Amino acid sequence: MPRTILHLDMDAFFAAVEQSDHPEWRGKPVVVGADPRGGRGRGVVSTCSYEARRFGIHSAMPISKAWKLNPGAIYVQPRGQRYAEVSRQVMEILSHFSPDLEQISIDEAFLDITSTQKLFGGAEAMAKRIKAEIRKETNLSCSIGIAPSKFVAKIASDLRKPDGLVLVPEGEVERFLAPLEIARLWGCGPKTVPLLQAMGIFTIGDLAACAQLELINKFGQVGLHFWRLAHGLDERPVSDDHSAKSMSRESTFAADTGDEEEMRQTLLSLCDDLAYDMRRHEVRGRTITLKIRLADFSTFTRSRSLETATDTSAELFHHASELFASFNRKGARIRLLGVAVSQLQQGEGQMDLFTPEAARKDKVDRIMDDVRKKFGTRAISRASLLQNRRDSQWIRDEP
Ligand code: TTP
Ligand code: MG
Repeated sequence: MPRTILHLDMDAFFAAVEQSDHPEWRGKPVVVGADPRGGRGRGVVSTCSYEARRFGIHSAMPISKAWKLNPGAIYVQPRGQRYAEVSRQVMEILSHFSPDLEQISIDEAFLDITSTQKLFGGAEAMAKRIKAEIRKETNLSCSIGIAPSKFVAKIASDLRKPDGLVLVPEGEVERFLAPLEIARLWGCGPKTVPLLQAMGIFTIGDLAACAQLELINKFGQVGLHFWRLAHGLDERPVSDDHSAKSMSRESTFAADTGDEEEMRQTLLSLCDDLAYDMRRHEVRGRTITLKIRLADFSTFTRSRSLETATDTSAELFHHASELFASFNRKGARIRLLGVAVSQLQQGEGQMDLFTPEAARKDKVDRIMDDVRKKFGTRAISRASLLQNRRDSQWIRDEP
């Protein structure tokens, strides 16, 4: 049976929340991200309003470059908790339209509306109503794509941003995909694009016209995956399984560093904060990923998976440190460190409190949580961090 999948993505999310909370900023270029420090700031742009995008500013751009493009914009530091609150409001609204809801990031979600659309007068009428309710409740706009699969719905929501609504009916999928660039295919990154282009494949239509066998010969299973997507074939269900999601923390050093102790303390602080986030959300993670960005902006990740999921700072730090030690930076200075956990599991079910060591580590974390809840997240740090907090100032990229 054909499915109807809706994908929703908020427009310029963090910046739009700022403009909604500060009406005097509406219609103006607003940049959310690291402190620009008059053009000498480090760290990156989280996002910016569409007015700022006209100056060429975009997510992940160094904040110093954004400043060069428009020093007159309104620069704001992120307020993670406020965005999480608005995100919850949006997800709550969505949950009234179908029980099959899958949130995939702070500002986007899939909704399987196959069986519920008729209750709202069809998919388009439902989408308009969702947009109206979100605008009424949060004062924000969003873009929606509706299609028979997740892959196509996500592309559709992105096509007419901001405030877009794009419907791709069952019989139109291949025609809709054909003119789009291959870079829009999931898994088709900067390394794969040139390989496909060398085969004369530039659009999704070119790819769809290619023989399945040729793609398999060239790329193996991935080739088959591309061929299927190019024909709009994507059967993945909308599910609230958290295993595909991840949580992360990263931090850009105030000055590129080669100081082992500074790196170790930053890593510990990131693990502390990340583990705290995980416990607040009552999730544990099995895969730990370390992200390292060198001074020349080259970026590397190293991962490992554990037997049992964890949410303790000590365990995250242990593995992150080992991953860090195994990375050969060939003497290069480091610009940014990040730690992420994925393969998340909800609930406290698998807690390993049977060994005295595990119980002790867990207790330290929980005492720290209590203090943070009462006095704020910066109130407590492990003793080895205090030195760092006093001496060096480093910028934290939120959330
Ligand atoms: P996006 O949905 O990718 O971007 P956006 O909502 O700001 O803009 P668009 O209208 O194009 O959807 O990301 C959602 C939020 O996630 C964004 O508001 C800020 C945050 N974010 C970062 O902090 N860093 C990033 O590199 C990106 C891409 C997003
Ligand atoms: Mg968005």
